[in-house]
Amino acid sequence: MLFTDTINACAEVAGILWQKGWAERNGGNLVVNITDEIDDTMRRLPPLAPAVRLAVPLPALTGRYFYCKGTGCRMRDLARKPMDNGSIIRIAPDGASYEVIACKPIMPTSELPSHLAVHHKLVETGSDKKATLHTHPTELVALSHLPQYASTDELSRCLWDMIPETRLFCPKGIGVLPYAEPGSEELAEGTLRLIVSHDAVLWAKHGVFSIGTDIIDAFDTIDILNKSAQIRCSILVAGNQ
Ligand code: 2HA
Ligand code: ZN
Repeated sequence: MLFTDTINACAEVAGILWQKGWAERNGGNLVVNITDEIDDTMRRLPPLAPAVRLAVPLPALTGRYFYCKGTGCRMRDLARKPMDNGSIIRIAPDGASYEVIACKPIMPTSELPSHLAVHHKLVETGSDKKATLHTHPTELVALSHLPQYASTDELSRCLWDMIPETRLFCPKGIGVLPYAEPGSEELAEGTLRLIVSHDAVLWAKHGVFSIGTDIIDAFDTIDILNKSAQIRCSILVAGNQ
């Protein structure tokens, strides 16, 4: 994929998330591995801000580049101006810190620990998946408040039973992670543990995290899972079990 296509796709998905009501205020974030898409001019760019240490070193990401939504930035603004509401970071040669190199000194999303932990695993395992996405899909979050859907098995089975697409496109189901503090290493560790064997991870009472070959692919997974959740909620509202 070309760098401009990747950025346009991020802007497109950000607009859809806002339209769907899944991205209130600065809710949600996205990170795309763009290492294969950038040219030598970009590689030579100096840092725009002091290097930031990573809580956990990520040696497999040494010298990799990522486009990240900016912390505190709105998806609806990123949809119109992706380089004013996100930035490009480079992981240092020792894999223990990162620098923002373009286009503005915008610091990356508060959920960077979860995104980078998953990207580390994807690179380590030679995966073709380049994008990670976190958003707040209303009905999936609603179901996570119900005790009967607090487990991975119960929730995945429920979602598969709603429409055939869910089993077809999300055969590994959705892993359910109990509530953890947003932006925490605990959330990152749990996400990493579950994403390797599921299509997406539900952060209970918060949102969903998914991976994809590109950001559209990562969005489609959450869109299908939430369609099932919408149908389940409609059934519950109609007074049926
Ligand atoms: O970036 O959604 O989980 C804002 C959030 C934190
Ligand atoms: Zn969130």
